[in-house]
Order: sequence, then C-alpha cells, then structure tokens
Amino acid sequence: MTFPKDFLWGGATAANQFEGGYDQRGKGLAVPDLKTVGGVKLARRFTPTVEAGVYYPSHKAIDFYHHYKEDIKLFGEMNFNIFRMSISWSRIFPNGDELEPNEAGLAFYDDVIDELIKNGMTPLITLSHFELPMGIVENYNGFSDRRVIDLFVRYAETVMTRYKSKVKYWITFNEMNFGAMDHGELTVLGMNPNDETLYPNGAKTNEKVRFQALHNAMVASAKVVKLGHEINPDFMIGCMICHITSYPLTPKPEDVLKRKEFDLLFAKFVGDVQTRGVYPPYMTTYLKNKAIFPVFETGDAEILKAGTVDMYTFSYYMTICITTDENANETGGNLMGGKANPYLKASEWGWQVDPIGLEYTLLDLQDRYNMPLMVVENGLGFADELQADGTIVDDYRIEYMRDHIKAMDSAIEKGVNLIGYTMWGPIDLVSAGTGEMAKRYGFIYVDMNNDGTGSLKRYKKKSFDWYKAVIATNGEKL
Ligand code: P53
Repeated sequence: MTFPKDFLWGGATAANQFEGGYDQRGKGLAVPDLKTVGGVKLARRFTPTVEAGVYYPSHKAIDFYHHYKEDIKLFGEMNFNIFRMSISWSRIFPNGDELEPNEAGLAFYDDVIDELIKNGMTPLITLSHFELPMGIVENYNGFSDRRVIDLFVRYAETVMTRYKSKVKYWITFNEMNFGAMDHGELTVLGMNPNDETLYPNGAKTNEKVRFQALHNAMVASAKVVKLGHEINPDFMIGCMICHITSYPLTPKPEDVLKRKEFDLLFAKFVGDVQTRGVYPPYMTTYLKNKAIFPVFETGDAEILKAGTVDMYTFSYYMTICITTDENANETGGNLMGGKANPYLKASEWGWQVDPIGLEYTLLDLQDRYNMPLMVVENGLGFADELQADGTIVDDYRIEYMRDHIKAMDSAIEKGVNLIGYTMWGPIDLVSAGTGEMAKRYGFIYVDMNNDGTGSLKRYKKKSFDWYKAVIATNGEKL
C-alpha cells in the first residue's frame, strides 16, 4: 500500500442532512427546511412555507444537534483524523443579511469543533452545502443579486476568523458545478422557484440568470479564498466538484464528441475557473454563442485570478454513459440520469458502481490541475436492515469501499497527489437527492425512518470495525 503516512482518513456530512434542530437558538429557515421526502422516482417538493402536517426531514434529521458528543466519540473510535461538516449559514446569520452574527449559533459550532479536536480530528468545513438561508432566496433571489456576494463574504469572514487557529481545511461551495444545470438554480444558487420575474409564464428554468448567478457565486468564492489566505496563510481552501465521470457509450465518434462536451460543461467548467482563475475557452464560446455569457463587473476578472484554490476536492459515486442514441437504456438514477453502462451494476437508486472509474478520474484530475486532490465524498447508499439482535451485516458496503480504496491506492502509485478521503455519511443521514433516511451510507446505523419515526438510537454496522482497521493500518488491511 502506498498511502502517505499523514494521509487524511475520515467521513463527510452536511449540516442540513444530520443536525436537525432546525429552529434552535435563533436559526433561520434554510432551503432544505422546506423540502419534503421523495424517492428514486418521486422528486422532493419545495414548499414556499412550512405546511402543517407535512414531514420535512431536515427539521429533525438524525438530531446530531443533541447527539454530537456521542457521535463524535464514535468517529474518534474509528480513528478518523479528519471530519468534513458544513456550517449552516442560517444558524450564524438567520436571514443571511444581518450585520451581526447570532452568537448562540456560533456557540454550537464552537462546541462541535472543540469536540472533534479533542477526539483527534481536524475539521474540514464547507461554507455552503445546499442550505442557503431562505432570506437570501426570498429577498435577493440568491446569487442572481450581486449584493449576495458580500453577504456570503461577511458570513465566511465571521467563521474563518473565529476558527482560524482550529480549522485548516475549508471548502467554499459544495458541488458548485450543479449551478450550471437547471436543478442547481435553487439548491446551489438560491434562485426562488416561486418568483415570477425569474420564471415568467410558468417557465421551469432560466438559463441566462443561472449563468449570471453562477458567475456571481464564483466571484464570491474567489473573494473568500483570497480573504481566507489573509486570515491565515496556512489555510488549505478547496473547490468542490460533483465529478460525475462519463464515458462514451460506444466508440462511435458522435458519442465520443458528445461525451467530451458534457464533461467540459458539467464536470470541468467550474473547477477550471476555481483552479485557474479564468473561464475555459470551450465554455466561453458556448455561453457567448447562446448569448448568455455573464456580465463581468469591473474587477471580477482580477478577483477570479486572485482567488484560486489550494486543492481540488470532489465527490465520486458513480459513472454514466453518454450517447447520441436516444433509445439507449437509462441508468434509472435520480437527478443526473445518464445512460446505463452494460459492464457495471447499479445500486437500488440507479447509481452505477465503478471503482476503476475513480482511478481514471484521479489520473484525469491530476493531469489537468496538478494540485493536491481530496476525495471528499464517496460511498454506497443502501437500504440496510437492522436485525433483531441489533446487528447490520453490510458486506456490500465493505466491498464497495474496499474497491474504491484500492483504486485510490493504485492512483497514488501512479503519481497522483491524493491527500485525503472523507467518505460520505459515516453515520446514516438524510439523502440530499431524495430526502429519504432509507438510503443509508453509514458505518453507524441510526434508528430513524423516512416519516420521522424512530428512536434515534445508534448501532455499529459490520463496516464500523472494518473501516477502523483500515485507518489503523493506513490502508494496509482491506
Ligand atoms: P444522496 C447527486 C449526484 C451526486 C452527488 O447523495 C450528489 C447528488 C445530489 O443528490 O450530492 C452529493 O444523498 C451531496 C451530498 C449528498 C451525496 O452526494 O442523494 O454533496 O449532500 O448527500 C449523496 O444519496
């Protein structure tokens, strides 16, 4: 095994998917607090206000808010040396635009961060993980309004200053490249789907505003990177890209070309800007040809240049195929879709398992960006079953992770500068895509159901001891 001796091993979470306590100590509503439970074939509903009698999974989630000591102790027991979490902007600035932060909200994160450090973990903090304050959505239409750039900077400055000696690793936006796709308009950029000026005559999407908002968000991110380096020059700040790796379904040149263009638009554009500080040529022309190239205000180009990231971090779960043949089989997966690969098996949620694709992706990213890489999400969502004796035998998860860790090992052997691995959801939590609890990723099972019933009791799965040994042996014992 080739993992460097200071390799970072741990798990990754997001505030809205596991904290609960959605209205505690002055927290304002955030986008996921208005999203209902869906399923693989049923989209989550976003309601303009909290409806009576409807269950919103983020409100309770798995109640990490009240269980954080117990949960962090379990992460420590597995030998984690890094833990990825997000700070919920609306705990700190309930509407997103207050002048002064909410001390009670900060106090919660003071405790969580101290507890992590006490248990041997360095925190990796995401500043915006699909949980923009509703005040930013309702009063500004999210990042489509340039004033939100400085509101985000104020929030980032508050927490980066407060935790400057405790937190070294930061991510500005989770999976910011979803901002280039229509479903990122609300999730990543905060554009209000109920706003008729944005969406006249029942329009479902607004591409022009979307790319302007994405531009503004990339400017906000670059400002925060620059500011972070002033607050503490040792900070390692990353972009975070949902790298859905794609293959041409066939060697037909038409498929190969179509796949290339999908990769440049979805997987590479935002990461290119955040690592190089300039728009890549393909996307510049693409946006200009469609007459949706964003307005650059004076100084934007310089800010993008000055705020390039120190590391490239990404999520990796699956690969998909691309083809011009409309009749090819779909993967059946939620959100991204894509065509099925005849050589791969898919999970119950239609996500195709592809460990070799991870090695391929690492080589691709190293060669393109040549900077430290971190896999900050990877894992298998599965409807685990709790047995009567309190055990959960998740051999399928062990197999998934073993194969992906082997792929990372092989990539490192080939020269990839991979510095860490935070698998997704070390403790079961709410699915971002479907809102379900049943799509479980954890080493720790939480007795909580899709409808909010359950004791919240924690149980170790079989994979718990397995991952513990993997970390203890720095990837030797797989
Ligand atoms: P869930 C789609 C495709 C790839 C990654 O996803 C995605 C999504 C959104 O559903 O999101 C990331 O919970 C995201 C996490 C999320 C995780 O992947 O739908 O950063 O918040 O939970 C897994 O199974």
